[in-house]
Amino acid sequence: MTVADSSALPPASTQTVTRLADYRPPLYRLPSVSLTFWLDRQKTTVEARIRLERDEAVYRPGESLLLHGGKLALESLTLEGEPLMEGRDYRLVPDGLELLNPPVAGELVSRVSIDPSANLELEGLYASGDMLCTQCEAEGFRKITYWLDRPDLLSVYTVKLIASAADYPVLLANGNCIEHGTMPGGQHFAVWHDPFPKPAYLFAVVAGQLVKTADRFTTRSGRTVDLEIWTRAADAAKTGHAMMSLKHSMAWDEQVFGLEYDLDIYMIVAVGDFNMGAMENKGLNVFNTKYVLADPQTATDLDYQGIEAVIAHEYFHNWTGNRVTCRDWFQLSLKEGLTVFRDQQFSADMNSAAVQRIGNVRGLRAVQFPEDAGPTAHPVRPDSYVEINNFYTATVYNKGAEVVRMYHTLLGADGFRRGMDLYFQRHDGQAVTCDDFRAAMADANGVDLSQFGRWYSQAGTPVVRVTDQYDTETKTYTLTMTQSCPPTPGQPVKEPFLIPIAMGLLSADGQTLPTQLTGEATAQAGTRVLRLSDVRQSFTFVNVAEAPIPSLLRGFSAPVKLERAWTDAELATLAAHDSDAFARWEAGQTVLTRVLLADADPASIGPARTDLPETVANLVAATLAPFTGETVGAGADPAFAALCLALPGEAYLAELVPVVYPDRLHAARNALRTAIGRRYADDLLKIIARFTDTGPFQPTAEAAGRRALRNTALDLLVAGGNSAAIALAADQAKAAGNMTDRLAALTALVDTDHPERSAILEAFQADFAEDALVLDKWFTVQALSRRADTLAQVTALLGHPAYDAKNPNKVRALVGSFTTGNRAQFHALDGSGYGFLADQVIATDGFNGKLAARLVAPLAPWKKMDPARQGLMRAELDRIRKTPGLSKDVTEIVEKALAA
Ligand code: B3K
Ligand code: ZN
Repeated sequence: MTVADSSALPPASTQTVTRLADYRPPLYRLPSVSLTFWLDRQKTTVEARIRLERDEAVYRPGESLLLHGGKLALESLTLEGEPLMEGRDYRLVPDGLELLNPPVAGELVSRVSIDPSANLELEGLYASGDMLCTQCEAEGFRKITYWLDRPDLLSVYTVKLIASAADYPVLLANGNCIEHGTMPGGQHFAVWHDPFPKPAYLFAVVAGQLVKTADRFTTRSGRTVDLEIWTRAADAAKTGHAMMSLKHSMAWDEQVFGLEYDLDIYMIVAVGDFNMGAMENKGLNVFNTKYVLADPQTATDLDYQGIEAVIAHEYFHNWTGNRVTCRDWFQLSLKEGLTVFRDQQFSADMNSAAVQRIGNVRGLRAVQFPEDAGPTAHPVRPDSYVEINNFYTATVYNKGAEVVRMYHTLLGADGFRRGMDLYFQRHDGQAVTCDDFRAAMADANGVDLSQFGRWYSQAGTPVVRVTDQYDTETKTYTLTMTQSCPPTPGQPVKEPFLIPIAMGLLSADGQTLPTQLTGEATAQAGTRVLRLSDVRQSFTFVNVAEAPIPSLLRGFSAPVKLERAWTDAELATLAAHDSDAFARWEAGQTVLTRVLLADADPASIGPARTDLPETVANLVAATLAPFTGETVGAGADPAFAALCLALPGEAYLAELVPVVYPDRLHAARNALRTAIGRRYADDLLKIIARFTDTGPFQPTAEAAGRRALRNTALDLLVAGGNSAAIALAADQAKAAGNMTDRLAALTALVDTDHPERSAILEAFQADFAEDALVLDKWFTVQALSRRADTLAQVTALLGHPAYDAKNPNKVRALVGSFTTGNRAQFHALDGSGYGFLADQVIATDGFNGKLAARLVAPLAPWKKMDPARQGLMRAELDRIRKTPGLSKDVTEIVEKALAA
């Protein structure tokens, strides 16, 4: 960096940093608390009766006790019944309330008031429509009452809710309802008690005009659990799929992990204003409506799958997160990575395992790989943060799940189960660390997993390069692998990882070859797992009859980038014959990726391609063939075929090039879609005819797979300009009997100049004017349009009466979809996309820093862009950073981005 470049120096941060290395256990235990809420939309009063007990092993003489608190109006404070005096006994500080002479033990009673109606950050107690609800993870409980708000402080809660019976007929909190009744003046009350000690982040209350859909589940030990899904009355008919998913999850966790539910009641409440997907509060999950409500007319197959996965995820948290929780927020992946792994395994068992796995990997590559390569890269267990909410990331969740999956791969299903059993045996009721989890896995299996710990501490996506050699004389075959990991912020040098490489060998004609490593007595059939632990390591196979084709990283056995110079013929063989479905898909993706990257290469850019290279043509023909004959080929899976026809995403492609020209990647991808759509028009039309649903809608994986293939065919045909398909898309967008087909058609149609385009969009809006979740789709579909006027449309839609800038679902649907899903236009060379996003970030940050910090992410990787875009993106980041009063959430991200 030159002196003239000094404006690029990292900005001096004034932010308070929390570090893992500074961990200290809590000074006090708060074993029990009784809370009373006088609920009101504008002024809710909260009284907390807290039992304080000093931990003499931790406490240092003279220390004060900080009780966290934010945006609380303190009305009274007593200790053992004696009023405390400000200045003498306590002090109000920016982070809360400091008790200056905290007692050895005692009862502290505080009364505070809060204004839920003004809480637009949707953390703490807030209003959504006419209901009141809470969100406490990570640090929202401190916005409800003064508290030692940290996950390693477990307490037993008793909660009394008092409210107007007319406005809030339903009053819910964690645990069991032990008392309820009416009070004078139209008030009523309910008392809830949760017998399980829990951290404050799992606390929840909900009050409102809600109706319940009820069901029951009998656990394998014979206990009956009441299941209740609470919604607005108008939504009650859409809870069937969520309820079924819940029951499936409960049965699955018993079967696979031997884990039963522990309370007598399990409640889910659907809320329209929610910062994320859902929240696993003990016995009282709060969900974004998006992950609860579904019926065929309003929800797509993807929505059905999302509901099944999120319901399962939150349910599984009851053991992985609630019964065993995190010692501190650096350990977030202890519960999130593990629970994502569990929900992925569940979805794999409920649906097609291969299709699920491919979907998981696509998601990881599209979101986590870029994060790991960008300025906010962090380890699965970060070692510092300014705002913990910024670490609910794809790295903590999805790479964390890959890390858990690697234990499963290394130890096998039985070994993994032994590790889980030991983990619960050792830690039920405790707040622990990722090291405790790793120790349980290691000890239960008698193995050393110390090197594996690097997956938690080192950021970045490792690269594994593979070369190989076959010796015809000795019939030996040697695979040589080297691993490296690029530098990431604060981590210039990495130590080698323990990488499980699931693999097999194929003959030239696609037969499975047995594998026998040097020193092994016998050969193995099928997939085996190599353990790559050194920087460079060779594996020699003996008795290999012919030069084999290696099939590597089957099932995506590690979150790495694997490179080998496969020939086109080898890829074609793998795509056609590999015994592992993921590896078949991956070989096809490699074929497509090669073509796309060559077409987008700035050095060789020419006119957009019109015909297909033979490698792609062969791949597409082989994928379509089983579906175009007299009958569908035996074993052919439409869902898998749809994934094979989906071209690698632009975000993933961007990860594979040194400098990103988003327009070129987009143009290359479009041209290839168009070419496929033209060349295979007849076959694609046959597929549409074959898979046109006539019977009633079934939300099964099988039926969804047929719809997926049919709609993929439609998309390719429309891309190819096929007029019959465009007419069909218009009809389907108007009148399909289910939302999957209707939305797929609308998505294809909005890219076109079809004369009825606006009329169809308008009719769609009118049909669903009362349905917030469908309107989200309507905003998204327009934000994703490939037409050049999209940003203008999006900007106009910000003023649409159905748009609500305060509602996270709406903001994500319109702004988020444009900036993350419409890469070519977001990265328009005039900088208009960047300016638009910066404006939205600044406006949103004025009331919801959590949402704004999520929105800003697409501006962060400016360094990867071509020089013109770099400057434009940086300028917008700079503009955001200079905004007065910026939240610490956005400041942290923007400062990290600028420091890159
Ligand atoms: N644990 C919550 C996420 C809370 C996010 C706080 N910013 C949902 C989940 O992962 O299950
Ligand atoms: Zn979770």
